[in-house]
Amino acid sequence: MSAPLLITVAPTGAETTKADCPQLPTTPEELARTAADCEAAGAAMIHIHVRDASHAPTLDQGLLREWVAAVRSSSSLVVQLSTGGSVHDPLEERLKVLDAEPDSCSLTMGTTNFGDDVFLNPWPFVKELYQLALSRGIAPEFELFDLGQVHALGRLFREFGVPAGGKAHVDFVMGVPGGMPGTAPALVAAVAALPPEVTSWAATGIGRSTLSVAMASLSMGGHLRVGMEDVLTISRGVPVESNAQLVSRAVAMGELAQRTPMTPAECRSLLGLS
Ligand code: KMH
Ligand code: ZN
Repeated sequence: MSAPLLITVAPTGAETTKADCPQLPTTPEELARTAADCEAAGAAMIHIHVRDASHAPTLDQGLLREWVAAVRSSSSLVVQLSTGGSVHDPLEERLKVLDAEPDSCSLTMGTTNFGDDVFLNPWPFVKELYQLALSRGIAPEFELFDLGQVHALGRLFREFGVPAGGKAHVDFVMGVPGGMPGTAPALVAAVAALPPEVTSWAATGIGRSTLSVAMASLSMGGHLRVGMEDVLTISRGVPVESNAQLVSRAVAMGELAQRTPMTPAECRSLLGLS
């Protein structure tokens, strides 16, 4: 019997412009279509960054709610809102993302250099966001960009306990300039350092590290995140056509590893959601 494989799609991100990549979903209509296509292809969860009418990243509360509703109207995907936003978003606004009532939220476990920018996640912010997510019944996905953040997760659990239901899901985001490299040895080290409370983990490799990280994750029994937030080429110099194309490739890689795509219902149970 093959083990279930969670495929999360991260279709938009906050870094790529619509002008540079017209196939990037940046409107509620495009997101709704993307969600339906990606669910049909084998995704179970969607990680969302919202854009405004000019296609710029935003944490506007009305738009957050509109984008969540768009996904719910076209799919049964588990809805995860990014609390990372863009490197320019204030911490206060990032906390308010939870008001839009997603199923899950990303929660990055520390500050990371992010190219020439800084992705700010001071410890007081991490603690506040975690407690807020627990109090609202929103499943945090712990995003780990570096080995020190893996250790910080153990510290968070010791201080505040694990989410209700005892489920703790992690996503390693690898290959960001400033974070851990997108390599198999780095993934092996990061998985070995996970606190025992972690019940499931996925990995994604940014840019050219996408395939090596996905293969390393599958070889270790991990799950996958794919999508145009993380990679814009399907092979060297060939642009990605759609997010569903990346999900389909993840399904094919999973098949080789004798893994069956998880359904959204199975994903809900993985995350401890009712
Ligand atoms: N856009 C990055 C600065 C998250 O979604 O939580 C942060 C990010 C992580 O993408
Ligand atoms: Zn993100």
